[in-house]
Amino acid sequence: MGQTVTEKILAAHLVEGELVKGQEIGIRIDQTLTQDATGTMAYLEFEAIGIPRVQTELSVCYVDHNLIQSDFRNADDHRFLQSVARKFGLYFSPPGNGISHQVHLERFGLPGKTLLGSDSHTPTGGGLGMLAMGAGGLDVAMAMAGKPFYLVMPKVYGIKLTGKLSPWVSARDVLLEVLRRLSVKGGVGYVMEYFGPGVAELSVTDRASITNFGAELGATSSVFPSDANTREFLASQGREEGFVELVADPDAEYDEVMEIDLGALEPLIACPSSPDNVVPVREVAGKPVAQVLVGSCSNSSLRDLMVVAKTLETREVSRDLSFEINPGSRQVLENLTAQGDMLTLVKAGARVHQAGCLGCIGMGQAPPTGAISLRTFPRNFPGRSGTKDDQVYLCSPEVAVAAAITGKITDPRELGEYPHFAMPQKYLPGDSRIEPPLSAGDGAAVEIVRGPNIAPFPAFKAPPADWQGEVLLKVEDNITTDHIMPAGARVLPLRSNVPAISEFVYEAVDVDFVKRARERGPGLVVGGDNYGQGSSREHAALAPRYLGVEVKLVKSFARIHKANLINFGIIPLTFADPADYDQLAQGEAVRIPGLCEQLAAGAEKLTLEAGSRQIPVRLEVSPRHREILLAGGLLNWASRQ
Ligand code: MIC
Ligand code: SF4
Repeated sequence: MGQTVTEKILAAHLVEGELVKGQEIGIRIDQTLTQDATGTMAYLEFEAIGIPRVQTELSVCYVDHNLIQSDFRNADDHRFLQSVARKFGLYFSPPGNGISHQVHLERFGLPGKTLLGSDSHTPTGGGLGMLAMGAGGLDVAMAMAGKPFYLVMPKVYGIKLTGKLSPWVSARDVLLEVLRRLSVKGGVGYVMEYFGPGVAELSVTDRASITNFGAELGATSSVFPSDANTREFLASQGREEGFVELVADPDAEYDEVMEIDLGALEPLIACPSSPDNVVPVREVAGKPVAQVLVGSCSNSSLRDLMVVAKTLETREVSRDLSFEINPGSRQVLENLTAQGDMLTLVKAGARVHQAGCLGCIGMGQAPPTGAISLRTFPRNFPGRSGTKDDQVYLCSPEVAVAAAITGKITDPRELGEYPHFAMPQKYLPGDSRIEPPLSAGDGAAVEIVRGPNIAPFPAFKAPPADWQGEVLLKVEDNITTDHIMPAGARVLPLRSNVPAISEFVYEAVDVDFVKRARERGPGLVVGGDNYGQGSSREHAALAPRYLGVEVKLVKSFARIHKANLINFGIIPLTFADPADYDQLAQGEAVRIPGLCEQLAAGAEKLTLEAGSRQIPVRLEVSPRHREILLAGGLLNWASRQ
């Protein structure tokens, strides 16, 4: 039987297990990336593993999230990361150089390679035909140490593209359509693989917008084939030598297939406050808009900002809103400037910011109270913008610029003729600030610079033979990592300081949680479906664990969060019968007799006792995971290997 692109890349990197769907496999990782918000912890973990130099083909340390320096903390973190990159043999992309995913696509990604990144939008690299996955920092640290990355062999969801996008409809609308059809949990367990004649109609940066935003489906990754457009993109980046063709065999079989006629798509928009709350723009047209932000790893490539600039050439931005541009990379900035498009943006009234995540992760750019903010970003979880009752809509650059002009949500097709333009044959590389790795000798001599905000990594104990605790919190479906461990300007600077950051755990859900966990822990958190969706931040496992959360019992988990729980020794249980969710109340005492014995024996069915009730629960983890849980976490386990 023929193979999909996904299977070809997995087969070429397989080091443990067999390519059998649903089983755990170990694969070799060629490239890694980290960003500062998850990177500080990942490098503290890498140090704890004790390997003097990264073992991958290429690893890059980016600084893109915490760019606001309102005190010493972020600046200290940036210097720590630069010194770490120098010491351990990584490339370093400094603050202002751009968002990890955009820069990686431009300067480092290669078809056929595997990329593991400590950020959930790492699948952006799938636009180049690489298998690019998000993971917790500790998994990335292990990959940097040359260890395999373990994952459940994914199923492959084939998305057949036909036709050609109409004017004013763009790549972003493709994934909004997939989200509309499948929801934020529709991709769990799958790699979304694109094929069909419509693929040739999309450039690499369009494809990358799609694979990036595919993270919102809960998918393991998303991937496009590597074809003539891939070669053209690599050539425009001066990197054509890295091109290899990679397409699915004609008789490849997908586990599921859906078809999208690109020509039938219209401009779409995700309404507050979930990326899958998608409707056609015309259904919400006319609502007044207070803020329009174009940027983020999803939609701030040169094409995205050029379409905005070209549309504004003969138009002005409404005075009733704030219109802001967050370029994806220094490369994008340099090319926009050289082409004269920057002048158009500035003259039209845009507020142009440095390249980075900024408002997407609540580092500035909070919208006004109760007002509508239109963003080309991938996420609109409640409160993520920094404003409590925010009204964030997600849309394409075309829809964003239309609103910027009219001051209200507008179907961009009403603007008239589409600004057709050609992309440069050769980009200005914009990479002069990226530091290449030092030699092993020079690296060994580097001293790591540690500011006072870098706290030591906490140690965790192995679980007791018979576990008992209290239900410390009960939450609903679709809890995001933003609910568990918020981001934003107050909290992000504490990412390298577990005791300090743990003060914010579940703040958005229950302000008394931290106090209660301290007084009454150890304990358990009960949750609904798709628990832990969203980001890869391991702090959403690490900080609750630090507060005494030792077990989580939910209807279903999001992939990266479940892996992070195991890495920090939290037992990830699911209800055997989801209806039993209703049986447990916050504050109840619960027990799991014989926990360790059952962990060691490979038991999948366990019993949780609450008073006289016996609740059947499931523990679906690999034998390796069981050893990790018995050791109290991955670092404990690895130190015994
Ligand atoms: C996000 O978009 O939520 C983030 C911030 O990029 C996270 C990583 C983090 O929390 O540092 C992600 O998507 O993994
Ligand atoms: Fe940065 Fe936003 Fe992308 Fe996360 S989703 S990497 S915060 S731009």
